[in-house]
This record gives sequence, structure tokens and C-alpha cells, in this order.
Amino acid sequence: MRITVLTGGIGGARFLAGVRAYARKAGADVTAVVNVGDDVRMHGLQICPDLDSVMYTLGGAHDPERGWGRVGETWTIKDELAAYGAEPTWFGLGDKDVATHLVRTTMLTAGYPLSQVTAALCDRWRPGVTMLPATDDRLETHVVVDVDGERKAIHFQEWWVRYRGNVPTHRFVFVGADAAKPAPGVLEAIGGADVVLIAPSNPVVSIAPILAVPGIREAVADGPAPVVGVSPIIGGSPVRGMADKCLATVGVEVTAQGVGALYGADLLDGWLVDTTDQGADVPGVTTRAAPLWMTDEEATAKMVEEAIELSGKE
Ligand code: FO1
Repeated sequence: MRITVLTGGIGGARFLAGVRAYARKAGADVTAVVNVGDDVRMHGLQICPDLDSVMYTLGGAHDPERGWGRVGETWTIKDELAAYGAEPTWFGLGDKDVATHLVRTTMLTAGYPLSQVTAALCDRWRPGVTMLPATDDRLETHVVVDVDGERKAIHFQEWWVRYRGNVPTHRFVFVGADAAKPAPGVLEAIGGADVVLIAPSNPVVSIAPILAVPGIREAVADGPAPVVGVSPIIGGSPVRGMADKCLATVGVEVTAQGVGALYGADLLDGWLVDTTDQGADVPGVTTRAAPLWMTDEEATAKMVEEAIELSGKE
């Protein structure tokens, strides 16, 4: 069986650990199509938070408490940059993490596309799934906000890390999406899948930027594989992160039903919600309830099994 997962964020990385555990038992192959909208250039380095979260989590090197970056991290470079007054001081790059960004930036500067750079980084981390950026082209999520009496667009990382989303927020813009092409292998992974899963990632800033790459939404919606989404909202709150703030900005109710309806029957065949949200009704989509707390890999693999069952492909 071939499972393709659209994913982003820390929750998406955790979910993938469960997909990999399920796949090992079921003898399935997994491809992750990963959001690049969070990517940002800082201090001359290209940083890909979602690709790195997946790579470090599946490589067993992530910091489980912080959620992002490396376990056992040190912060000398961050402190030295701050001592120079080098902005942005609100964004922390760990020493170990910097090595990843140096290798990535060197390869990108030499002309390698992000997909090949990601494959090269994965030679070290052996995530056990094929990791593909949604696109090799520049695609960044920017956020239109009011700051200091001025309306302007700031990078998603500034919105989230600097302001924690606590500024008047008007909309999200996926800069570069219109001209972006799916990275090599993305359309093939979607078209050749037996099932496509949408991870319990932020629908607005993790999944929407993937679907904004021309051709990807169509491949998912019109492809032969059943599409099952897993709700990132449990009992009216996001499992983690800022999905509540993002959904409020786009005028969508912060409920499992609200997010299911946002994806809609155009995209989804099945929608897996938590048992707390049993009864969530998404017109034209088969819903099912199961425990969705990703407390450990085993619980997450069980969620994945429920999603695969819901797809009818188990
Ligand atoms: N999150 C923070 O809250 N503060 C940081 O200083 C920070 C730095 C950082 C550096 C590299 C990286 O890959 C991720 C980093 N994150 C940081 C996490 C990131 O902002 C978000 O959690 C993701 O983009 C959302 O998925």
C-alpha cells in the first residue's frame, strides 16, 4: 500500500511518526508532502521549519518538549548574534540546528533544488518516509496585520514567534504560490497513492499553502485515491499551536466540523474527528470518531489505522 500524507507543523510531524509505525506493520510505503510556507531566510540561512520538524522527529533528534529544533541544543550562536545586535533577535537558531541550515543554504546556493537538498539531509536522519517539499520554488506565508498603527504584511514567523499571533490580523497570503510548481515526485505521489491523508496540521497555514501550489489541490481532489483528513481541533481547541487564531482570521468556526467543512466534500472523502466531537457533520463527507490525542506513537498509529479504515483501503 502507498500512503501519501499532506503535512506541516509540529503536530504533522508527530502524526507522521504514527503513520510510519502503522506502515511498518502494514508493509506500506509513506510519502510526506511537506509545507514550505513557514520557510524563511534569517542571518543569511534558509530555514525550513516544517521539513526540519519532520526530519528531526522521525530521525529521533527533535526536542519533544519545545516541539521544534534539536534535543540537547545549545545557544551560543544565538547569544553571539544578539551581542552583535543582529536582528531578528526574536528568532532563535540553536547551534546544532544551524549546521542543518548551513548545509541546506550551501547546497541551494550551489544550485540544487530544495527537494534534492532535503533528500541529502535525510541521508543522515533516515526518516523512513520519503520527504518531499510541496514545491522547490519560493513560497512564503505572509500575514497582513496592524502593527504600531500601520497595516503591513509580515512573514508568518514574525507573526507567530514575535507576536504570538496577538496582533490584529486580516489575512494570510501565500507569496509565490501562483507561480510555484509542485516539486518533482509530488503529483506522482498523490496520483499513485492508495490513500491520501491530510494530517491534523493547521488547515490555514500548513495545509492551505500546499494546496495553493497549482496542480496539487486538483491532484488530491480528482485523483483516484480516497482522501481522509484528521481533525486538528478537539473539543473546540487546537491540539497545539495557533489554529484557533488562524481559523478566526479566515472566519471559520474553531470546531472539528468547521475545519471539515473548510476542506469540504470537494477534497475529502472521510473526516476523522475525536470521540469528543462525535456527531460532527460535514455534508458529503463520511465522518468517524476515534481518540485523536497523539499521546505516544502507539496511540497515533491507532489513529492512522482508523483513518485508513475510514478510507476503505485497509
Ligand atoms: N519557534 C519559536 O517559538 N521561537 C523560535 O525562536 C523558533 C525558532 C525556530 C528556528 C528553526 C525552526 O525550524 C523552527 C523554529 N521555531 C521557533 C518553530 C517555528 O516557528 C514554528 O513552530 C513552525 O514554523 C510552525 O510549524
